[in-house]
Parts: sequence; structure tokens; C-alpha cells
Amino acid sequence: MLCLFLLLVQTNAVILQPVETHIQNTTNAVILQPIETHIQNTDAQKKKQLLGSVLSDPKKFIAQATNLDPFAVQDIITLLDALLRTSKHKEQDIVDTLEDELSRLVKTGEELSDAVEAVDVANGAVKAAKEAVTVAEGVVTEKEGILRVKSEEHEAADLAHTGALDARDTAQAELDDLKPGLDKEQAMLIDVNKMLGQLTDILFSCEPGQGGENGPYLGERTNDNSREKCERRCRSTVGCLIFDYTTDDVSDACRLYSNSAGSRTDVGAHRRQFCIVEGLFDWRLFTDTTVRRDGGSNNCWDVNEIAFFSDSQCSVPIEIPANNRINSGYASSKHALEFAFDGSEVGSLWGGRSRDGEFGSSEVWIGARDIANLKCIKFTQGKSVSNKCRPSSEIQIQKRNKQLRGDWITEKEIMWSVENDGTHEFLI
Ligand SMILES: [Ca+2]
Repeated sequence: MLCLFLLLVQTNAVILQPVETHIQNTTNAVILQPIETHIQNTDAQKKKQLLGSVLSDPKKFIAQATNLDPFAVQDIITLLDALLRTSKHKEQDIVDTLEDELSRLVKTGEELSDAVEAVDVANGAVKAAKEAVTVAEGVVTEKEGILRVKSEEHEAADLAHTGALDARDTAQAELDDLKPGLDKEQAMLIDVNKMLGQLTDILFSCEPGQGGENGPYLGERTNDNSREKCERRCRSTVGCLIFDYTTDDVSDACRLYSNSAGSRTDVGAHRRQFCIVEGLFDWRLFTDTTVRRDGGSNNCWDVNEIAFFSDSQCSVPIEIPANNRINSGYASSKHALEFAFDGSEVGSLWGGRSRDGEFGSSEVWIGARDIANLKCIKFTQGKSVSNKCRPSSEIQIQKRNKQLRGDWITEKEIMWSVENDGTHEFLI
């Protein structure tokens, strides 16, 4: 063995190198082993052999080395140092590799954790999305059901509307054909109804007197010279509200009137009785608070329209003949009384004045006589009148009882303002 060492040293060809192997004691280690071979062996084998010798029996190796010359020993030391460095480098490389692998392991572990978490999140999102899809599908199904129902309803409505249009056209054509005849028929029925009403509901009361001189009379004067006969004639005559009669046997014993204009308490040569429908009143709108917005004279009132109705809905008008319209006075023919009764609430107006014009009495009024069963008065105060005459604080609704031939009495007081332009309905 010593010869071998000498050979190795002398040739300076002893090569030690680390060998990775499993040693007998089961531990993984890097060991150096001697190389028992010939000079022809490689340097690596020589180093392996030298290392094997040292490790197998260090004491023996040292003992043998003591017999070598110092230079040979120095060479061996150098070789062993080289082997040690190689071993340490190898160890360091392995340690570095291990650290690198550990770092990589940590990193891949973190990446794995992140990936797992991302998968969980994605799974959650997919689940939520699937649930949303399920809900949305339910909503779609529901809406489709509603759409079907509505579509069917639409079709039905469209069909019904088309049918209604056809029916309307048919009815319109029928109405166009029949309307003239129906209008005539209705007018007749209204007249008959009025007459029937006069025959049953209306009561007349009589007192000494007679109607206006020379009428105007309603229909022919006749010789029906008793209350019973003359009243029967009045009840069967449309528009008859008043009659006077005498029991004298004369050709004009019975006279009919539609209003009380000019009626007299004088019984005349034939001692007449004057009979009128009970509940018959004259009605008027009255004010003594007129004012002009432009600061001119008072005692004036511009009224665009006035109308009277026999129902509380103000829908059934009471016809007011021209000679039944009454007022305190008016400014000129351009604004005469008739313009408050012409059916137009815009433009045409009654330019009312007191009985003695703008500078005397402050009482200005407009109305109608001989109205039975009044329930509503409709009145339109215009907006754009040049002199702006109108009540400033109050309007009174007044009536006059014809049987008693009394004074006007106030039925209602209405607080007023110059700002109250427009149409107003006063219920009685
Ligand atoms: Ca008018």
C-alpha cells in the first residue's frame, strides 16, 4: 500500500475526487475513496483511491505518510486540501441548490395557494352566475307568460275596437238618417210633457187684476168665461204661465200670457181675475258695489252672459223670451240687454248701467221675470272689457214674488272681488 502511495506521489498523478455513493452505515454522504488501480487509471480514480485510503483508516494513512519525504507529504496535503475544497464546494452547491429548491417550493406553494383561492373564487362566481341565470330564466318565463296574456288581450281589444268602430259607423249613419225626425219627435214630447205638467203639477193662484195692456197674448183670446175653462186652456197651451178671465159673456173673456210684463191691479170694466202659476218669481243678479278698474265712473257692470237652469247641475236651461229679460239699464244699443242672452260667453256683452246712468243710483242689475222652478244661475264676467265695469265686493241674488207684487228680496249674498273674472254658477 505504501508503494502505491509513493507511486501516486512520485508521478504526481494522484487525483482525488468526490464520490457520491451509499456507504455501509446507511447515511447519505459524500466520501473520498482510494483508488486501487494502476498508474494508467485516471486522475479521478487516483484521487478516489487516495481519499478511500484516508477515510478507511486515517491512523494507518498518517503512519505511512510519516515515512515519506516532506515534499511528497506536502503534495498529499495539497491534494487533500483540494479534495476538501472540492467537497465543500460540492456541499455548498448542494446547499445552494436546496435553498433554491426551497425558495422555488415556497413560491410554487404560494402560487398553488393563490391558484386554489382563484379557483374557489371562480367556482363561487360560476355558482352565483348559474343562480342568476336560473333566476333570470324564471323571470323570462314569467314575463313571457305575461306577454302572451297581454298579446291575447291586445288582440281581443283590437278586435273589439274594430267591431266598435264598425258599430259606431253604423249607428252614426242611422243617427244621420233619423235625427231630423227624432228632433221633431222629441220637441213634441217635451211640449206634451210641459202640457201634462201644467195639467197636473202646476197650481195657479188668482187675484183681482189683469195682464199687460194689449198683451202680448199667447194664442187667441176666447170666450171661455170661467176660471175652470180658461185655466184648462192655459194648462194645455205650451208656455202659458198667466191668464186673466171674466165671467162676462164676451168674446175675449179668456186671455193667456207667457209673462207678467205690464200686469195691472186694475180689474177693468169686466172685473177680471189675474191668475199666475204659483211659485213664479222674477229673478235678478244685483249689485251696488260696482267699480271701474281704470278709475272711471261707477254704476256700471259688464256681463258677457247670464243663463237660468231648472236643475242643480246647471244643464237644463230655462228659455227666457226676449220680453221676459229685465235689467236696470244699459249704456248703448251696442251693449244692449240681448247681448247677455245670446249664448256667447265671449265678446258680446251687456253694458249695464243703473236706472239713471253712470252717475245716479248705484244699483245695477240684470235678470228675468216669471221663472218657475229655478235651481241655478250661470253668469260670465268678462276679462277684457275696455272700461272694466264690474262688482267690487258683493253680488246679491234677488227674487220678487209675483202673487204679492212685492219688493225684491235677497235670496243669497255672494262675496265678490274684481279678480273674479270668468264663468260662475250660483245654485238656488
Ligand atoms: Ca253674450
